[in-house]
Amino acid sequence: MSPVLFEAFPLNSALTLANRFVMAPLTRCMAGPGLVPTDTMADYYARRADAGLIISEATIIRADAQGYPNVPGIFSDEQIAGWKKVTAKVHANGGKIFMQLWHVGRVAHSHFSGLQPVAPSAVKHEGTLPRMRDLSYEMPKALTKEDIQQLVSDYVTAAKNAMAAGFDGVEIHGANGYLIDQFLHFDTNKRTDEYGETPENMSRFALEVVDAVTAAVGAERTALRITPGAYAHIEPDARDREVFDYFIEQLNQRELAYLHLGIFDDSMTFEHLGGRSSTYIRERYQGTFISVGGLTPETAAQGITENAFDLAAIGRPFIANPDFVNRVREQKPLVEYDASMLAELV
Ligand code: FNR
Ligand code: 8K6
Repeated sequence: MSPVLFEAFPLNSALTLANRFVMAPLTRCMAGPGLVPTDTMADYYARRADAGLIISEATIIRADAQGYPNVPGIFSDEQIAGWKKVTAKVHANGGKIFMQLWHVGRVAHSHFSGLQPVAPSAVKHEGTLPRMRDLSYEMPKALTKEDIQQLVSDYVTAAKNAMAAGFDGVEIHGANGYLIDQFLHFDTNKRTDEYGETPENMSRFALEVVDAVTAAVGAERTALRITPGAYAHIEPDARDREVFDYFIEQLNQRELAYLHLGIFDDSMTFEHLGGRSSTYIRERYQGTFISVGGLTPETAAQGITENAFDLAAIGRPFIANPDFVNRVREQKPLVEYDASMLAELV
């Protein structure tokens, strides 16, 4: 296997990664009562510490952020204490770990929190919750400007809590059709105030969160995941292109730890992006770029060698192979991922 995969990579003056493999954030729905991370979760992450960087499963910043059962949170003392065990075990095994900060916006459900979901606009997502077919998505409340400022402040508190729990940094989840992404696409953002209608306005909430979190924990420990080509929970709109052109240009003026693509399969092409999402981002973003979506060790090595991306995030193969990095290094065969593996944390 190409030695480039095993070269150290300096993210910035604060952080150097041991290799080019990143464990992608993977929701596992296995948190304990109170959405507290368990000892089993700590062992699961510790087994994967030889990734250059682990990104935690998406972790909710407050109660109304929840759209899936048993996802962990980062807004109570018990949750912080649970995460401390995770970061301690990952660090003891020589790994590095960022927390992914999550609010699902309109794909939340009152079933979990008793609270009405919130979103940029009162536009309901059609359909039922995954694996909970008796629950249909609800009409979200359109956020007021005061609600938006509260949310920015809740992202900051969550980021500070993550640092208190021992994380090496935070990745703001701006991808996959969740709250921040809902502001960035015309399908879900129908606002007519300074958070809607134009690329500058539609980027405002995302940039406010990025800037506030950066001010709290430092740019070198703040990262972002984005989905320029809507593929989950949002319908694409050709006008989204201008929003992301503007948004990425603004991100170039901030020195984030990295920018991470959110997608399941990067061989998907989007007409309005002129091709693949990863190519679209790489052509515009000047900082460290993590690609993802169906990568194999071979395509990861090729992409890095050809300068298509800097780091390769690996999702499902990391579920199937806790020792993914070692297997690749030692050229051992990889176990193939199967959805039945989601039933337990191995
Ligand atoms: C995901 N993915 C995901 N993405 C994210 O940003 N936060 C998350 O919590 C999750 N959770 C999650 C759970 C499961 C079971 C899967 C399969 C995927 C998406 C993931 O990070 C990645 O982008 C995709 O899995 C594509 O990469 P692979 O699996 O092809 O390497
Ligand atoms: C009572 C049901 C218990 C089991 C629930 C399992 C739900 C699994 C959800 C996996 C979630 C993955 C989310 C990833 C992002 C999606 C983008 C399409």
